[in-house]
Amino acid sequence: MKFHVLTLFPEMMRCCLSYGIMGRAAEKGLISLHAVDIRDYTQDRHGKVDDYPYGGGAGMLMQAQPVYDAYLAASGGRAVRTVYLTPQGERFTQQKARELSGEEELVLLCGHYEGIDERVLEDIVTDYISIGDYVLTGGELGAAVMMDAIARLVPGVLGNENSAQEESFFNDLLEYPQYSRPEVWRGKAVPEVLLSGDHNRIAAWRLEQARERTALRRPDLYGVYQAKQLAIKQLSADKRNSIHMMESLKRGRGEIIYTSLWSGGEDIVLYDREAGVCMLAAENPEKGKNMAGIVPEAARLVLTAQPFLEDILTERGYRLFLRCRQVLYTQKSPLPVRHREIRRLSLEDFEEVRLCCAAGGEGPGGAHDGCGGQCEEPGGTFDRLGGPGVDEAYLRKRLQAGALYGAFFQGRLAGIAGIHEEGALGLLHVAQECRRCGIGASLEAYVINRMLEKGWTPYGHVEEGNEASMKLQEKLGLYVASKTFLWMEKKLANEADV
Ligand code: 9D3
Repeated sequence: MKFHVLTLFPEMMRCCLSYGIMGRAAEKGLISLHAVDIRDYTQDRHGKVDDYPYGGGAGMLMQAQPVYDAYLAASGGRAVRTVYLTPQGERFTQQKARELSGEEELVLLCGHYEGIDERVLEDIVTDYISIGDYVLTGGELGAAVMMDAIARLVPGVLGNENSAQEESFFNDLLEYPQYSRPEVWRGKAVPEVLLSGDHNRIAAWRLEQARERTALRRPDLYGVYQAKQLAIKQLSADKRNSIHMMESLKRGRGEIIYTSLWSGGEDIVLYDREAGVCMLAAENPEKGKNMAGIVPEAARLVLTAQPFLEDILTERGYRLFLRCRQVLYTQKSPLPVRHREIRRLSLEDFEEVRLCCAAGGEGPGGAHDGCGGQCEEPGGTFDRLGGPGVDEAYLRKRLQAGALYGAFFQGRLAGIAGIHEEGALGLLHVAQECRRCGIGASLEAYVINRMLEKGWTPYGHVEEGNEASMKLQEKLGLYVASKTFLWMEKKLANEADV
């Protein structure tokens, strides 16, 4: 991860990467800092970078020109994610840190004075971020906070044990109290249970402590935790038809933005903000009507197994693109993988992925989802890989996230499979000339095994009527859920109603 920090005080930034975990990560070359002095880029001969605001008002504004030129120097013309640190931004959270840790480089723009000329912000900023509701004197400490939180999520910066913990169940709660030697200090003994050696009792005690502490100190977090627990309990009653929501919650992605569970209802609206996917579970059509109104403006995809929501969501500007069945693998044991040459793909493999998807097909795509290499459909573009959301940018993102795997045959990429952003297994495609030899089955089994390693329950969606894929799912031992699932995508604002 390379951080480019645009600031008037570059010296202020250097301390951040010099100590402890950050220092070691920088030495290892896992992270690096490029502090750019905005003042170096002013065209004013006295080195001025600020001026009075048009329309009057207190204070000075940073001018557009030096900020823009500093940005060009830092980004080098690449399309780099650019964060403006500002009190007017969205709140920086662990979720945002996780999202940004997937980038290869980031530009962090630190404001000073009363702000920056809006015109340059419009042209370069992709994310507006505040680190909290208090007033600082500038963005530098915000940039430092962001770099620290993001860097520790970069693979290799922390040990493995720590990174696994990232998605644990305790995530929604504050940590439990901890004790070290001596056993008695100033007359205070370590809680007896911790010396018992009984790991179940210790785990139960710690959970209880974490709960109590959260309820007391962070009632806001505790509400989120309770809603999640309640939802998981409800969804467990029909696991096969709810695994998409359960997994989203368990993997720490989905947020419950509405539920009637508190009052005895069964409605749950879950939103995966990063993926822009909204999942709805509704009790009946009456309630469904209200629930559809809760779907966030920014949700590009909606997933539901409630057929009555189709019309309601269509009215709200969504279009059905896939009717499918949900399949899930409930065993804990890994599946045998016949094909030997399968590995995780990276961004460097993009061109080959494109070639593989085009092979034998027409045009640049030629991909086909879920066929397991057992059908002859030529396909058209990448979006056959799993819906309208699947394009070049999406595939790049999945590659970068390490969520795409490839099977090789005689040194060439023969097929791919992966994990969608919201958590489903998919993106399965086998090059035309490599079909009918079980590569699809091996790829799917391989991805299932990787998901099991993370403690996930693998699940996916198979288009209704795709018998070949359904056969493959049965062969691999996946269960088929009873309900029909609807995937809907948001229509563009300028699209006419059809
Ligand atoms: C008079 C209006 N002020 C807004 C509350 C102007 C103003 C105050 C402080 C403009 C900039 C700043 C400096 N703060 C940051 O640059 C900043 C910040 C913050 O103040 N709080 C939380 N997060 C951040 S990130 C950048």
